[in-house]
Amino acid sequence: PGGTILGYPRIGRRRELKKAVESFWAGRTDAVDLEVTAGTLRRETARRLVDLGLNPDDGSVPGAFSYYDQVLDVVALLGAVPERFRDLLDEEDGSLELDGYFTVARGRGEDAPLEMTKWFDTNYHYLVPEISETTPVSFADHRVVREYAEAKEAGVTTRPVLVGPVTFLALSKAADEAGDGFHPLDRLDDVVAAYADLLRALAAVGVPWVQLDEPALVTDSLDVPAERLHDAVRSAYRALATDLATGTDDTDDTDDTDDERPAILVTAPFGGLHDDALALLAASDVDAIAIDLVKGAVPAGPVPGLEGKTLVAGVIDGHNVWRADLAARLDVVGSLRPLGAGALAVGTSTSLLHVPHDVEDEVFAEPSAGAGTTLDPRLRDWLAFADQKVGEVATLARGLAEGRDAVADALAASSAAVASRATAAGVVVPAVRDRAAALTAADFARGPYAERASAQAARLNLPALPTTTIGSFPQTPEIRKARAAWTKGELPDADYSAAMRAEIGRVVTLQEELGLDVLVHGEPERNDMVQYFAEHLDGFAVTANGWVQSYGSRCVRPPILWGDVQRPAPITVEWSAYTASLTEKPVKGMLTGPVTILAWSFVRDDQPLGDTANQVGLALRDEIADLEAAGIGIVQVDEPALRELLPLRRADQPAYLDWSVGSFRLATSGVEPATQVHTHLCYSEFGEVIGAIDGLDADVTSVEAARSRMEIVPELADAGYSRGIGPGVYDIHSPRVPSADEVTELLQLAVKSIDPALVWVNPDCGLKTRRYAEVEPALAHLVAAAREARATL
Ligand code: THG
Ligand code: ZN
Repeated sequence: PGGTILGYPRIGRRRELKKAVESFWAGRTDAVDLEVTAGTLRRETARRLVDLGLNPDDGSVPGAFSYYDQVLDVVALLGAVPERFRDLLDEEDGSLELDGYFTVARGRGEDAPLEMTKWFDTNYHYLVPEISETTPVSFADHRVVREYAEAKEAGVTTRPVLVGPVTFLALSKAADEAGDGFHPLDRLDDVVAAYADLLRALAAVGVPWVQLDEPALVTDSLDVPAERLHDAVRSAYRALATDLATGTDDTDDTDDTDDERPAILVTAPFGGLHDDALALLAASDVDAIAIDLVKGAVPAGPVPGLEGKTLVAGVIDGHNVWRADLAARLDVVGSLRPLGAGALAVGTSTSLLHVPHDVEDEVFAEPSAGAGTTLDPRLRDWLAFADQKVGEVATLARGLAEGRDAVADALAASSAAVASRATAAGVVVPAVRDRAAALTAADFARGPYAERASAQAARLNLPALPTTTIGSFPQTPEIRKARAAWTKGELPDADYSAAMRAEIGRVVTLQEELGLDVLVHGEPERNDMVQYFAEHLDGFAVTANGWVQSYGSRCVRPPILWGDVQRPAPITVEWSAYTASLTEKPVKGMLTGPVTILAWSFVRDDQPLGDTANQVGLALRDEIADLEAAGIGIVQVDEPALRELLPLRRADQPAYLDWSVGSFRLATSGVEPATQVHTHLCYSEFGEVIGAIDGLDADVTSVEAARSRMEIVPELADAGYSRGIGPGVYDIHSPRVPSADEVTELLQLAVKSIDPALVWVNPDCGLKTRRYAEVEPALAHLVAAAREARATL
């Protein structure tokens, strides 16, 4: 194919899939209804991609649908579910019905779902497969074959897209029953045999191309040594590409299908390939290799083996929303010529899963023109969402095939758009630049902790093992309704504000009744912890329809950070000050940290991320100063995404940790010693950032810890952490209400490995996704357990 994309959003332009899936879960519709909606969506997507310029006949159009997650899809393909879900598999063929598929994703009673974790350096979460020596593995599910036939019938020859066998196993974890020393990659041969059966089945229905995604080959921070990964690649693609293509080595014990396969495209999104991995793939018999030329550099050539292969140049960014300078991108494609590939093609760097559908779905109007979410009209020309990126790929493919002159106008228009962004008002704000340039080391440091701790103790007068929450309280339907009406301009500002104040009043009363020591306002006014701040900071834009899948049916609308960041006015001060006026107890102000704001936004690509982080850090520093001036004695700055932005290559990690920790310190170090700074981190897997947690220099750090039974506490203590620590003692990820005894047990585990004088008692994370029916008894048990523990200390 001359031009292709590695994948496309599957949630639907109006989140049709989300709605269909959620109504299936609620029992309002059945599996047939869901399949009909999904089928319509898939056909519409295929046709749309053709309208936007992809070739309908040669496999340029990816078939990259998923009902929930592409890693779970491979679990279903193989029937490789954990023991606790084995009963869901069909007795005949080991396949998983749609209902069972969702059960593995979401759990059932005491059967926990597969764990969720971040997909490389994105805000997308995949489900972690659990594999052991005895996990069933076969070609169990024929959905991929059916979906190919469905598109073919609609006139489009698609290219089935799957997570590759090596990445699938490299991302899996050993199931509970696995023996010591077992690694899921030990099952490589079985998994590859099942993929081989799939490839035969695809060939049998005439599939020309299949895409296998192997992003594991761009990171060196998995728990698998590179050598093992490379051996796996060699072995897997010998079996899939060499053996199937030649048909010699086959011990055909499955059925009588021919030993043919589609042409194989292996992709390596999210970074540059390991040094040897390109050579390895080039030496294999796969037919095409897609490399990421947005995050990765142009490899040095020539590369032996490439001469018979197509090299897909991933020059259009699949993970950000900026329109590309097409002339410059075409130069990058051309710079691949010395590698000696048989053919060059143009592609996206990653799947377009990570960007919204269409810029044209946004409303463009001057900032002051009415309520609702409108985008600055200048952005229309600067942005490329998924559909625009498909157009960019098609233009570049044409330029590659027919020469620059054939697309001269489009190249010139794109270069002009990119150039206009560089000089537009608001992109560079001299006052912001001057302030950042004047920063010195002193702006990143607070005084000694011992001094701060005693000043804070004197001011706050808290008991041992103080209790608090992470910040958000349940978002009730009434709150959502009020916000929706206000956003649409149907509820006056004063009424909205009154509704939020009433909610804050209820939350304060509840916390006082429960006996919590440090109170929060509950964040009823926030739609999302990042979008809310983006809406109140200069330099950010927020979209009306820019939904991106986060996990399963859940979506987020990442803000677009396009210009220098400034805080035009205080953001949270009014809410926190109002809260403090309602109670004698200390009130904690709640902010989102600079790293998380960047991680969950689309960031500008014209300056180092660290510079952008410091601008956000300075805006937050101003907010914290205003909170302090309003008498708020505790401020929490959340950084749940600190781990997520960690570079995939170890060599790049120290520089990242340096600027990310620095921006947090810049935000938080302007306060008096008596003002207590908290932070909150979640998504476990703290290992690689444990030193950075200490580096944040917060007075109190709350962390997710309940599911891992306090594992993090001794790790932090070993890393020398010796300030306040609030390991979560209530797992808010499940509706289960922990008993006071369970909380006590976890608390006891915590105080065993760190000085009890440092320990805080709090849930694992915010409570906004829970219901009051669960939260009230759970917090009551938490307070009871803390009181009991105090008595025995
Ligand atoms: N905000 C943002 N990104 C995130 C989180 C967040 N990434 C990690 C984690 N938290 C993901 N978790 C969720 C949890 C719930 C939802 C989305 C991501 C969610 N979304 C609503 C939905 O899909 O119906 C839409 C929310 C809205 O109306 O804005 O429930 O907290 N940025
Ligand atoms: Zn959290």
